[in-house]
Amino acid sequence: MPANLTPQYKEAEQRFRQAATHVEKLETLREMLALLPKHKGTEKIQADLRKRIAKLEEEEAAPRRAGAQRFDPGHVPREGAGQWVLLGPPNAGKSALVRALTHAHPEVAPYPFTTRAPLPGMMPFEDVQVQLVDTPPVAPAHTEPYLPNLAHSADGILLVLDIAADDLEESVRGLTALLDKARVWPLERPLPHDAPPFLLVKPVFAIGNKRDLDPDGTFVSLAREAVPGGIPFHAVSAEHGTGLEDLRPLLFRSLDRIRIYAKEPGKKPDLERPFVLKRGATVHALALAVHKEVAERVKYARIWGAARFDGQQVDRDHVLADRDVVELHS
Ligand SMILES: Nc1nc2c(ncn2[C@@H]2O[C@H](COP(=O)(O)OP(=O)(O)O)[C@@H](O)[C@H]2O)c(=O)[nH]1
Ligand SMILES: [Mg+2]
Repeated sequence: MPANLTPQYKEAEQRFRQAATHVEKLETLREMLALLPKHKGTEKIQADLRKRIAKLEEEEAAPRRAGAQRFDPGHVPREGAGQWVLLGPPNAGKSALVRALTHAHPEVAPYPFTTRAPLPGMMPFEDVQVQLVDTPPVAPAHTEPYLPNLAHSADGILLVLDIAADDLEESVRGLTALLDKARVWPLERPLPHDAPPFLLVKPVFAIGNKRDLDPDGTFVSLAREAVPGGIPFHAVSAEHGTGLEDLRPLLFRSLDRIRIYAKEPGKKPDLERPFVLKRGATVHALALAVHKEVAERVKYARIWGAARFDGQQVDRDHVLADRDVVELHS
């Protein structure tokens, strides 16, 4: 029995052949199925289309379940109070550090290239969460081409080094070259007046890992000297947990964010889930974070906080402080 395919169907099929992306393919296949005359002569084509659609739908759903990035490994959606990207040579202990500080479980192994895609984890700190992103190594032999993008969009960068490694200086050179490529300028390095344009200034720290292998501190001082100026150095042991308790507050505070507890008039504030805003945020910025409509209506606020007397009335341009409790009024 002939299939009697319509010109519209043939046109959709033509677009399917030219479809470049997963989404386009899925869309054109669905269109073809809708346009296909449904009779005995097209049964085989119907079954084939349904099978292809199911397969593409499955592929689309699978990586999302695993939390992986399907199209662009150079972009990890920011979550929580801010995002730190860990960069370092193979075996420095990047994965061990993410494991020790977050609930994520990247594979830790004594051989290189265990981590291929960026893997985010959330580090709890007081009443907020900070995102840490584990990455594949920066190595002379191979560096994933998406790493500069990842560094470019992060809020802060941790350069993870094995203080006991022979090639520490070479690793530092590789990492500084990557920062240059990403146009990242360490926050604590003075910016020259003739600095190249479009630099992104953000906190960059060096983490000297495996401090447990260095009882007399020799490796730590050598590593500290190898790190260029403007990049503060912190010695830790991811496996023994030493130095990590100082690292947690540092990672939150360096993001320069404030926590605000919103409160409805006559009700208790929600002290469990603060809004995290950039330092310098106003009452209006808080209202925007609550809801667009709230922001349109807000006229003033009452504030309970260290810097204010309780319930003090302020206008919508008032700059908030960390841990303020704020009641919005329209
Ligand atoms: N002694 C010691 N070994 C560590 C420490 N952190 C990681 N390692 C070991 O170093 C190797 C590489 O660690 P891993 O986290 O996979 O490194 P990555 O390649 O940078 O992700 C593993 O064998 C870890 O057990 C540490 O603080 N002290
Ligand atoms: Mg790793």
